[in-house]
Amino acid sequence: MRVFVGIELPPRVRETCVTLMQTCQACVDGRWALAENLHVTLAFVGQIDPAQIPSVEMAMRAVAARFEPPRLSLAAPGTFEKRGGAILYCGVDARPALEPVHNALCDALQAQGLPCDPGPFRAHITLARKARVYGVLPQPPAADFAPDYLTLFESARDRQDVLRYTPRLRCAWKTQ
Ligand code: 3AM
Repeated sequence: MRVFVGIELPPRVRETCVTLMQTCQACVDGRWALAENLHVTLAFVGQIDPAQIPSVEMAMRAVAARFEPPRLSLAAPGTFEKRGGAILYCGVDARPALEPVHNALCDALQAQGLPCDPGPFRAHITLARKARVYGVLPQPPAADFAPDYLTLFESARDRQDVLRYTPRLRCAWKTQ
C-alpha cells in the first residue's frame, strides 16, 4: 500500500478551496484535484507492507504527542515545478510552522525503519497538476482552522481507476 501523513481539511475549508479552484479555472488549465482529496501533505512515506502500519502509527503518535495543534490559514496560490508538470497550489500559513513537524515525522519514520522523503518542505494544498497559468491567480478568501489530528492517508486507485486518498488512522495532537 502507498501511504503518506498529512492534514485533513474541515468541510468549510474544503469548500473554500473548491471555490478557489473554480475561480482559478478562468486562468489555469490543468488536471484538477478531486474535492475529497484536498489535504496538506506533511510526509510522503510511499510503498509499505500493511504489516508496517503499527510502526507508522508509533512514529505518528510520538510526533503528534510533541506538537500542539497548529493554526493554519489559506494563503496565496502559486505554482511550482514537479516532475510531470507544474503544480497549482493554495498556500498554507501555519503558526507555529509545520516544517518542524515534517522534520520530526521523517526522523521518527526513519527510526522505525520506514521510508520518508525528506525533500524540501513547503506546506500547500495541491489544486491541479500539469497546470498552465495564463492570467493573474485569485486570492483565497480568509479561512483558518486548527486540525484535530495528524492523519495517515492511503493513496490508491478505485475501481474506476481514480486516485483517492483515504484516511486510515488519526493521531490527536498534544493537548494544551
Ligand atoms: O498533493 P501533494 O502535493 O500534497 O505529490 C504527492 C502528493 O503531494 C506526494 O505525496 C502526496 C500524496 O501522493 N508524492 C507522491 N510521490 C512522492 C515522492 N516520491 C511524493 N512526495 C515525495 N516523494
